[in-house]
Amino acid sequence: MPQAFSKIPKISYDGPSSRKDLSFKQYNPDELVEGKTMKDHFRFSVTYWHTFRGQLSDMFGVGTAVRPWEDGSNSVGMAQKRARVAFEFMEKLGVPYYAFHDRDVAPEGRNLKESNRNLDSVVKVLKQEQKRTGIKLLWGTACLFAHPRYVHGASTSCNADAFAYAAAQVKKAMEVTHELGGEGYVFWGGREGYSTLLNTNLKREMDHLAAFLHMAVDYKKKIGFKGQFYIEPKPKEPTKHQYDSDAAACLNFLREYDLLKHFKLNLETNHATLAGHTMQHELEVAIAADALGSIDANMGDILLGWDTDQFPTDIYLAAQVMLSILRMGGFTTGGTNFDAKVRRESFEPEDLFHGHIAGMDTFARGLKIAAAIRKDGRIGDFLKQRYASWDSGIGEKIEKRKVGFKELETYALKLGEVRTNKSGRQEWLESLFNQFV
Ligand code: XLS
Ligand code: NI
Ligand code: NI
Repeated sequence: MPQAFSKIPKISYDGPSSRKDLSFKQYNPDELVEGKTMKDHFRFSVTYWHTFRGQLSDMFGVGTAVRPWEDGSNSVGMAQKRARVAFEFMEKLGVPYYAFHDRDVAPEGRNLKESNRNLDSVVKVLKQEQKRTGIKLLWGTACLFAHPRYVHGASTSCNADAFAYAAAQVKKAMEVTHELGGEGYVFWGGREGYSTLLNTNLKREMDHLAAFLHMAVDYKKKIGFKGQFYIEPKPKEPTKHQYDSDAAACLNFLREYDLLKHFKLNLETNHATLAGHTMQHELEVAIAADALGSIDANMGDILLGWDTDQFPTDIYLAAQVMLSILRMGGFTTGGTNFDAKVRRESFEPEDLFHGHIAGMDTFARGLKIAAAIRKDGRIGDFLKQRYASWDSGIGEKIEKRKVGFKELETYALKLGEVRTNKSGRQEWLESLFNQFV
């Protein structure tokens, strides 16, 4: 048993007035909100790639992370030890889930066979640790963007060999996700996009992406994996244009290629903002299509135009997110996955705890605010009232498709003018929202 965090106590709920740094002020796992525990509302998850593989490097400098348990090697032995450290961390933090890419947990070998063997050696440890702690896998995925073989993309590469290699890699990643009892599997676009249309056959690449996903659906059935498949939209970075650019683009793609019944969306806050949307917009678009599965909780910086993947600390934003999620009825297979990394300046192991505590407390506040807004009912009532003209009369007839343009012309001629518009009351609503924050 490694003791990488011997100086850190088990993080527990200490209440809003506590002055103890390493404790939750808001997140109280067993507290009931709308009849469900906070633990079950969020299904918090730690991402392996940021928390255990992130070196805190940037374009201008090497990594600053101090991780005393690392021996500097990329060996299988180190990967196994790191896996135990990861579970020690998650146990102390008290999160029920984690998520990984195949290559986060085990090193790439000299060939696929060796890579698969490496993965098996680490999966053995992950399985033991899951059993020991009760912590579960929210979702698994494959890294199809780091290795030079994927320079032109994976399933959308101009090179069919890259497609084949990626398929083999996803096959294995699905198998280990299944073996670990993973509740889902994520497809994030990686390098599935383009840098210039001068060298890109867009239609052919999209067809290949769809073929790839159909093969994944077939294989899922074949191995009896019951977890949920997700697509994670992102508009750019690393490519100039990613095919899965936002929720609407993903839904359209899934519908066009007859994949919608097999996939839900995993929405990430910072990806929404990169796409020029709010997270709430993305959530509502997905919910409208009954396709919201899970979220990657983080946030960006309004002054920076890239995926900064910061821990979510914006209470207002968390309240908006939780309002949508409560209205949807909560997560089933999905959860709140912290696809977030501490800043380069926050290089000590303790900062990993502070980042997650900040995120969990922020979401807990957001949940309580959203529940209070729903209990108060005024915003909900306003919304209902705003659409009252559709509940009876001509509105009801339109919704039920009982009338067409001809009947509506007759109606409009009789109407004379539209005189029943009421104020949208945006400022009043925003002020009302603030009363709960
Ligand atoms: C990158 C994505 C990635 C996915 C998993 O921007 O957020 O981390 O969540 O492949
Ligand atoms: Ni993500
Ligand atoms: Ni991201």
